[in-house]
Amino acid sequence: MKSPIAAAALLAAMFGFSTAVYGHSHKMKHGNHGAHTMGGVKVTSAWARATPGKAKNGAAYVTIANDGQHKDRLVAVKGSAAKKIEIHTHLMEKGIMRMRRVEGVDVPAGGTVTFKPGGLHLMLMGLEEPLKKGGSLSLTLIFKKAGEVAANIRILSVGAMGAKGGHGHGGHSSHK
Ligand SMILES: [Cu+2]
Repeated sequence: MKSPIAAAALLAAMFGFSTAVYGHSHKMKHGNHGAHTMGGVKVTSAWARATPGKAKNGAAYVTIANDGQHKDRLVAVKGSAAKKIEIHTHLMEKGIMRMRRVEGVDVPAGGTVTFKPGGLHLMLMGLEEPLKKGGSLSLTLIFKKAGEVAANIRILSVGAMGAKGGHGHGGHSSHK
């Protein structure tokens, strides 16, 4: 049986239904976004050595933990602290420790990669200003799967070996 009241009820129902759909899709977007933010890798430690005098280059060190199900790979780093930022490692060549640029660093599922003096480091080439102890700088680490992950780098002393301290050896002053 058709009546104006039934038609109005139907319209109200349709209106109500479409409102519910909008509300639902909004919630879904939020849910997906929230689930997407991590992607498995996170920076658990991030520090740099203060630079002496007018050093053009500096080095930053991060610890990356991957608690996801899949391996990931650090492929690039960007930031405004230096003109160019590269991923470097140290290799022993004919008895001499040399720095080498690497294209990327794998972070295995369930694994941790620790950058440290004498090993992997983020090379800050052409510093905009000296790195001062007690200061900080921001870098963005770019992973193959997780995408961009921000890292707030704490600047420690010139010879710092990490949060636990220790002795320093050499620096990056000879790097060209
Ligand atoms: Cu280097």
